[in-house]
Amino acid sequence: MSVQRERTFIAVKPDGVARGLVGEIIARFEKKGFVVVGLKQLTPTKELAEAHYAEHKERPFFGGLVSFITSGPVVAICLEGKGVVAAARLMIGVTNPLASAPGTIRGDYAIDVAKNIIHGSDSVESSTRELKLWFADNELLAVATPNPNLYE
Ligand code: IDP
Repeated sequence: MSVQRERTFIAVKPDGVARGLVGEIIARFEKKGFVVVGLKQLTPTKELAEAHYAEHKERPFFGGLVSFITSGPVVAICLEGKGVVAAARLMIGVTNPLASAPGTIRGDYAIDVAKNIIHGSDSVESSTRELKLWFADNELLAVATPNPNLYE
């Protein structure tokens, strides 16, 4: 089965930005061969945060999650590449950083599930929905700058 050209939504959360991990995180994805096709820093509004995490609305941690993600600047990133949605999730690790393998971003840099420094879309459908929420069309490159790892 061939892996398609894909785009995914990544966010360095306020704890990751405050800890100065933005450069390290972007470097990992770039070294892997993925290309940044959208990048901006913003403090999300409550409306954006609630829409982004809508699937968790009924969960007990929802209020805390929304206050946390709106508490400071977030770096929003759109990455492009072959199989980038699943590959970025592998590079990020699992939700609980203590269960994330060393070598993953959460496994190397985080301890607390509520402060796990980074978000990555969990499916192609989620990435489409999330990219529409976080970026205007004209904020994303229509065509990625060629990278030898991007396509054969
Ligand atoms: P994911 O970010 O690994 O995809 P999700 O299950 O979609 O994980 O949860 C979204 C975010 O909500 C997590 O990244 C984490 O910050 C937070 N979260 C998930 N479960 C808990 C919890 O049990 N307590 C506090 N925060 C949680």
